[in-house]
Amino acid sequence: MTRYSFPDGFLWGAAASGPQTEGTAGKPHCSIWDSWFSEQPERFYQQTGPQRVCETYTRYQDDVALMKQTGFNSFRTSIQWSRLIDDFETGEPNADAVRFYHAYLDEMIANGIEPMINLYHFDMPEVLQKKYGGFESAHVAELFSRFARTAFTLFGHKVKYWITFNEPIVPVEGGYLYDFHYPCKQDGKLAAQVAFNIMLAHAKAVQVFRELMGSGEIGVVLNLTPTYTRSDSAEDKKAAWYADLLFNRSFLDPLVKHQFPKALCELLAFHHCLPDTTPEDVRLITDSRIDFLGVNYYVPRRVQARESAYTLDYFSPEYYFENYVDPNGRFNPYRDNNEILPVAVYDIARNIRDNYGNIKWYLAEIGIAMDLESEGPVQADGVIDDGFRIGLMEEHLVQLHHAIRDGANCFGVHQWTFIDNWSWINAFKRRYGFYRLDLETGERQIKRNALWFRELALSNQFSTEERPS
Ligand code: IFM
Repeated sequence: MTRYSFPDGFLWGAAASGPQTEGTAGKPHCSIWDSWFSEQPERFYQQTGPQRVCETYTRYQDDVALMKQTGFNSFRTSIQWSRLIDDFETGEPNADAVRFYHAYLDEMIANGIEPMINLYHFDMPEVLQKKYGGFESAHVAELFSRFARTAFTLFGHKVKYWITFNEPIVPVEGGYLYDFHYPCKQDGKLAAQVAFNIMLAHAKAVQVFRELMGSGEIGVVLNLTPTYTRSDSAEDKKAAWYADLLFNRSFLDPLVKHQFPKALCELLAFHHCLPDTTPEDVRLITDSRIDFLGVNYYVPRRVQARESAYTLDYFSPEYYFENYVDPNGRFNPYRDNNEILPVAVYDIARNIRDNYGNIKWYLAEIGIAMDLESEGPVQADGVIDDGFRIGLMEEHLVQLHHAIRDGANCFGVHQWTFIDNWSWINAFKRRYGFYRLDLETGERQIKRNALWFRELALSNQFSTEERPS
């Protein structure tokens, strides 16, 4: 057996989000998820919507006790824009929401859990989407910064780590390219506009943070997906280069390296998809500085050069590549046969170290999806046996350990997720939690992974059989 120890003060915990856990009780406004579900429930797995989910709004005290029991020293969730704010134009807060978020944060702090608070987890207020087109409009970027100002003013003395956006490319992909988020449009130019305005909203929020806060740190969480090729041919390598440019560097370069990739601007111009911008807004984004980066990793991306004609009548990244399935790959039989590639964690860390100034970062989401059947029933000792998940977590953490040994500036790991939560149009199809959520009773049932994680988090190390570097 080999022991893998992590640096002192390493953050261990889980990530979740407001819209996926809180439920809609007490909310003054709908988000696009609340309204889309009432308009088209058939788009959601088993027609399950966001109304009840984990009921964190009322169960947060018991849940924080479970976090402590699981060894967490930190936890990420998000403040919902559509809960905290009464008046979106002024940023005036809602009194009940202020009470709730204070109580939730106080509970975490009293239990030794560092809250990491995100401000946007795909949850555009419905009225801003319908009135302005959400982040299609630069005005909404300005309104986001008013919401951020309210959040920093109210909770800044309790929260050390702030995050502007989780996976900012996902609302672009889901809402404007691939039809899995509202408003379900498919339009390359709008996609680029929304991506730009999200970066503008991020930069404006960072600017407010610097103006208001004498301490604390602010960052962004990006889902970074390393791209691997079918072969070493020049064509396949070029396809991978485009995928990396469009899916990773599109946000990573402006937000961490302070520059929009020239090749991306040229590509968008070629497809008549350049967003409308002003030189001041471009400068605000590239001048903006984050203190840390969060990285979400689940699966690798594999591509090959296109072999078939591109047939879409709007621009989408697949113009430059086709997805490729490695015939020798390992796959998760419990999640749509997604590829499992732990070494990708090492490759992400190396990329940040070598190409992004080795900025301080943490693994903000890593998780293994399983369905209820594959996790199995509650065992005689009262625990659900998700051993498959534990084995894979170990493999990924060994890779992270190798990366830290080789100089990665990583300060923590959050597993997705704490309690099985509602996952957008997939609802509860895939389970990720340390605790199973019984959808009938709301009961939280412990899985073996929670016991394994408690040992890891409390000792800051784990032992497993030797794995190759
Ligand atoms: O549920 C999501 C989360 O909101 C963002 N990252 C991926 C998770 C699992 O699909």
